[in-house]
Amino acid sequence: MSVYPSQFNLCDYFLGDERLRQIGDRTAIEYRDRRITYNELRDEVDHWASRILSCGLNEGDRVALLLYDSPEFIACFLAAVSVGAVCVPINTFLPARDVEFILADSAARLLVVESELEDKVNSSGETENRCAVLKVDTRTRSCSKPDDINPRTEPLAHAATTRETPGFLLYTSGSTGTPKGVLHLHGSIPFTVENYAANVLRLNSEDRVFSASRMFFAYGLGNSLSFPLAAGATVLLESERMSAERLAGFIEERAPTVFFGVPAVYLTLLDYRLSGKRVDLSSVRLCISAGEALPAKIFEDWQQEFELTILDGIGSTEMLHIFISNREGNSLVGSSGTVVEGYDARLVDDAGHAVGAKELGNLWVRGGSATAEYWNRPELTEQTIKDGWVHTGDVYRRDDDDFFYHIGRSDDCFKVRGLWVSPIEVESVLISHEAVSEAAVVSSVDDSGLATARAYVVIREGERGEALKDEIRSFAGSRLPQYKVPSQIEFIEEMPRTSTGKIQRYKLRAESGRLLSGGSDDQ
Ligand code: 3UK
Repeated sequence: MSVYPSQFNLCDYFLGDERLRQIGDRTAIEYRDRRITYNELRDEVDHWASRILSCGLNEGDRVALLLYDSPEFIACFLAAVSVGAVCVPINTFLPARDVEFILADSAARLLVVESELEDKVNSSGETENRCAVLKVDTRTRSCSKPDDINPRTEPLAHAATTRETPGFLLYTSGSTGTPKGVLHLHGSIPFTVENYAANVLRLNSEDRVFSASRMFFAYGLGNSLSFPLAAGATVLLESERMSAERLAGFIEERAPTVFFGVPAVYLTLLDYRLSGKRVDLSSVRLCISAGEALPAKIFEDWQQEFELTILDGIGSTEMLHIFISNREGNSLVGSSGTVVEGYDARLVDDAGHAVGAKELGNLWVRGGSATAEYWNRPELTEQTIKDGWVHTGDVYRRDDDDFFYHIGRSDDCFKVRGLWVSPIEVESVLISHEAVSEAAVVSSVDDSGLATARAYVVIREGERGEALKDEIRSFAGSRLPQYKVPSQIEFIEEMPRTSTGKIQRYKLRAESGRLLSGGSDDQ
């Protein structure tokens, strides 16, 4: 065995000379009216690599991306890792405040930004002092000249990276509210490819892949970058947000064979179809859902309408992609499925002891795609990863056949449309309304079985009618993204609190009828 870890670079993994000899002429990306072959993509990556280097970057420096899903996103991501930099894709839906936080926290030295999103970083004027900026014209997709702040005299030809070299940093708001950076090494991606994409999805070079989730999200990054490129397949990209109508049109026109979405996307397409509109999924062989639990009703209606099974699976930013999943020909409605080969999962009680079948436990997971650390957060890393086991914060139950069932988050945060909602943040907005004295937000489900935010509100004085609910909703809507605005508001006389003054959210959750039978409510 060699003492030196062998060289490995993520960019070569996808686009190395040897691979290009085999798949160079195949189409890697379809975008608008462009078809980009693997050979052409490699040229694009090389262009971006020299742009990055001419901005004076060194190995390990962070390159932030604030880009829509596009060939430039993929080329820039691979260019950054090819020169040994750490790529930091940023959620394009975040407000300027959060974007600034991520740029500062990651200490990015270069930002590649969509011209349409430029105002998210120029607000304070600070960003440009700290880091160089390259602009991609949203319409033409051409790139501005680098504003050489400190050009390297000797460019890094090829960084000597290994599977253990830091490759990218994904920010997730998770349970704490403030975004935290989840660091991944070059070797994380091949691990998800070899264990999930190859074994569970059986992707091959004939596949045409489309993901409704974006590449700044770990789910979308795997779906649209890692999996299709590793398989020599074709990824279909779209920058714009799509309505059900456009999505249906896109699918019919582009004919994907594999489709990835979050549950809300499946619901949108179902509703569209059930309203009598045309949705042609005849090209699709496989549908995948993740981000939050797929409601049984959506799974069943989808099967009924399209004769297609949706494979639900749980993944996380910390584990990079899906580690428990259903399989083709072996899926159970309401379940996240069984552990993906290459990963280990345990259900434990609060003392860390394994729980038996059918009992609720905290989900711990282990595998070669686990995060190396939270960026600059050693205590959080220590709390979350113990002996290689990543504590997911999810509560699960397992049946006798080792199928896992999601019960909820052990903390109070939850997801709506696949995006995190922190109750504390929403509550702080609600109580800034003049009529509201106290507020508590819990997750609930709407009529279609999808997660939604529900607020319990104590009113100062005045008419507790529908008009006030509407007013509070529009007040919250002007201060929060729509998915965080409680669609359900309940007025209550008094807030249930513990002796130490903490809101007893579990009582409210029980009241909203969400606690599953068998769940314990005396936490
Ligand atoms: C929840 C699910 C029930 C669960 C993700 C696929 O969602 C992803 O990553 P995040 O870091 O959130 C992780 C948390 O989301 N969750 C995700 N999938 C499911 N709950 N059923 C599911 N199928 O609480 C988990 O801890 O945003 C999903 C691939 C990569 C990802 N990063």
